[in-house]
Amino acid sequence: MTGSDPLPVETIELREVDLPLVRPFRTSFGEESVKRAILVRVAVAGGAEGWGECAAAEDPRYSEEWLDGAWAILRDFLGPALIKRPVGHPEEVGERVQWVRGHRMAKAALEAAVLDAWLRIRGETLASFLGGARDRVECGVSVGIASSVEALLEEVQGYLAKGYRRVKLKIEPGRDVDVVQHVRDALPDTPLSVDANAAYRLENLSVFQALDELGLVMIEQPLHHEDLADHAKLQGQLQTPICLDESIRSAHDAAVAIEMGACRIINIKPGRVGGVVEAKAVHDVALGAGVPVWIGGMLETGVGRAPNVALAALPGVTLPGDTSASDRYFKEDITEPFVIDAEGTMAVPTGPGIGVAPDSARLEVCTVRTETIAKV
Ligand code: NPQ
Ligand code: MG
Repeated sequence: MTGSDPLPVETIELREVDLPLVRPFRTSFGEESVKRAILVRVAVAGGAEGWGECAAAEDPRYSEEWLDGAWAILRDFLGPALIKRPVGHPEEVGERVQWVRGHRMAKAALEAAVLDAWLRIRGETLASFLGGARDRVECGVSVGIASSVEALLEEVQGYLAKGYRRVKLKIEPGRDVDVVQHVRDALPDTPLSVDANAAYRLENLSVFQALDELGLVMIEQPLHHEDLADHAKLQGQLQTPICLDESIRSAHDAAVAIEMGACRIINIKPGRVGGVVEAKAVHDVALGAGVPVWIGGMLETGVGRAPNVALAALPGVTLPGDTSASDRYFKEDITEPFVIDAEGTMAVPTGPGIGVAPDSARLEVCTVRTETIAKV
């Protein structure tokens, strides 16, 4: 089979892998100590395979998607729709499943797997397919809510020693201004940001006015995920740029949010917008409007981290991402690990497709269930 033939997907394998986190990750919506992920493997006639990871977490807190729901929609609707007939081009994956409302993280996993197989056959990297402009990307780190300011500072210092170029502190009502002020006093020159994961309302203006004095690079998703209007009102009263995460589900959302003045920075996550193709479209909208973007993270294993790093190579990505090294989250990843260098950068994979693949022995250890969707 050559790169221009349609891609006949023969089987789709769903696999849940569970990886212990090196330390629990706490946000305004909860705490995780194990990363549970769905991996999607597509097997193509002729022997090629491709891998994708679904970003949906165990519970529907970050978004309405959750792991068991994603498993069911992949098994019962998305998988069968894809396998029914070959796709002529990876962009057709999104079109093929467009009739399914929502479920963007599940769609993104399937698209990534098909793209991986497609690009492996063509011998092309995902970064090149997307239009990547650099071979290394800048890494930031997202730090969970800590038990004490001392513990937080110690954790932050550890990441800075490893080279991370931007530190994002998770905040929640009651653990915000004081904590961030403390870190700012200790680290006057470190690029710092905060992420509220939608935990505040416009009535909490005074919190944001206080944070506005701390020289933050951005304030991420302060308000409700469905409230662009209030974000625009808040942005109008702050010097610090607001970055939207949960609120941006598509390139159209990005265009509307920018037009409304609801944000000045966008966090792009392929899962949240339905795949890397839509993620690139969000990037293009922002680049056209002069809005800086960066690539977020969902505690992905190497399979999901790879597309994030490929996206981070795009020309409009001008801020360090939550594209951290594998060892930020896992003692042992499921692929070869992503590593940070002393300058705080990470190599964009150079192998075809997503550029990494799960190690079979690691898969054996981490897999807790599998299910196969075959052509009927
Ligand atoms: C964010 N991620 O930017 C998210 C949210 C997040 C790296 O800060 C399990 C799986 C727990 C995914 C917790 C970072 C999670 C998760 C938080 C994603 O808002
Ligand atoms: Mg966020």
